[in-house]
Amino acid sequence: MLDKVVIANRGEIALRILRACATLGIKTVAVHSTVDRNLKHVGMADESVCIGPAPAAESYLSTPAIIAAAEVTDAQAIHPGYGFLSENADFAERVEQSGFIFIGPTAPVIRLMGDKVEAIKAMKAAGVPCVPGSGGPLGDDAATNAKIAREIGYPVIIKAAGGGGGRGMRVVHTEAHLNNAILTTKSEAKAAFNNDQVYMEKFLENPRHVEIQVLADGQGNAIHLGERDCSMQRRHQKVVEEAPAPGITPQQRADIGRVCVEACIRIGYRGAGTFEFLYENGRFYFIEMNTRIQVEHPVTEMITGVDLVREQLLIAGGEKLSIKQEDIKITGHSIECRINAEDPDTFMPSPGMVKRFLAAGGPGVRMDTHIYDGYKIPPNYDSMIGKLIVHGRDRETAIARMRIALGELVIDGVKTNIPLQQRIMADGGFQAGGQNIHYLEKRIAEQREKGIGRG
Ligand code: MV4
Repeated sequence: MLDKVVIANRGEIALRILRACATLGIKTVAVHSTVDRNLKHVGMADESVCIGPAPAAESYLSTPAIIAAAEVTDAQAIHPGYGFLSENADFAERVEQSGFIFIGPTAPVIRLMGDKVEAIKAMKAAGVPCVPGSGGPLGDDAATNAKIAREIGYPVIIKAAGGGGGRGMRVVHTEAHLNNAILTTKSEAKAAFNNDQVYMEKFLENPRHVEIQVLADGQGNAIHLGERDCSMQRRHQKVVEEAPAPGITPQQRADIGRVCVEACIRIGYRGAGTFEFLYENGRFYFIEMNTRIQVEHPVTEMITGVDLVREQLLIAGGEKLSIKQEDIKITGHSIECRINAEDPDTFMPSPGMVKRFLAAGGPGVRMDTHIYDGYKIPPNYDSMIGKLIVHGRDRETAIARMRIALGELVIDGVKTNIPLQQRIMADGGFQAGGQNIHYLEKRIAEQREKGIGRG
């Protein structure tokens, strides 16, 4: 069992990790930037260390500062949360080389999943269904690439091996545009990721984003905890997530889940992880694996009763998975609305002082947030200030609870996307369920046109 953990993150996830440590009697070290000295979890942690100025590059992304904090506090392990250094294989490697436990997979596995070409190869070899594609990096011969595209069938998508999460991609509809798209994506990828490798996939036009949560102990045991639907997104930022995914049958869940579990064991996966799939016409297509705890992990916790961060800590402490696949029962439905300090219409960030915060409550309502009355949201980091999560016996109950909770939630002093979330919960298409990844952006565009018409 771990005795002391450095929480190498900020905001709601730092607080979430602190709470999980507390339930296990693990001491905590908060590391924070100068502007973050008043974060809620900093005051609650057993110890805190200021690791640098506001810019993340000089604090939350500083490997030496974080490792030094672990050394001076005599901590045993480092939890990276999400974002920042959470999927940085070099960081994980340096943490372990310095004698600390990285709470996550081993550095080689993070590195493998960070290279999307290699990740897809590994998953394909493990029997995970992938999007029809080049099956490897594209070479420089235009005729060969054109042949690959013709075999896949247009439209195709060119993706950077070093990309992911929506960065470094280009859709190609006809052969006339193929070579240029490859060259442009390559040069952009070189500049952005210092890796000009690109690959090709069939472009799926109207998929849903459905992802599978897994836990593995790195000792031969792995389980899946069902899926989440994260199709409600804008510009690759998820806005609403839910579990289970509407319309996925228990048989489909068991089948794709088993495949993911087998892949975890095959690649020696350790910790919490997520297999990202595109889901179209009843079929799953693997696109990427995330090797961190994700923002939307609570919806899985609500329908399974498993504390995923607690499991991460137990696994990092060397324990074998105590939960068996047959222990995982999905109960009811959960929805998460991300709460951002931003203009609900223009999406411009809105940092500043939270003058008044009144949380929502009641049966099946959970709010993960670090804000409090008088908390000043700095302009330096992500605008997400919390997550409102509900659970109900079915999807209709969950939506009803979310609508009431959003109405009850008060955040004064800064603009928030609560009005946008209210509109989504009231939307007929959302209520029907199972919308694709383009749905929200289409609704927002329509709304904007109406607004201009009125104005
Ligand atoms: C795709 C795709 C369609 N076909 N791949 C965007 C984020 C990155 N994780 C993968 N992405 C996509 N890959 C193929 N072969 C469409 C997207 C995509 C997307 C995926 C998930 C969630 C939102 C998205 C928004 C636009 C495009």
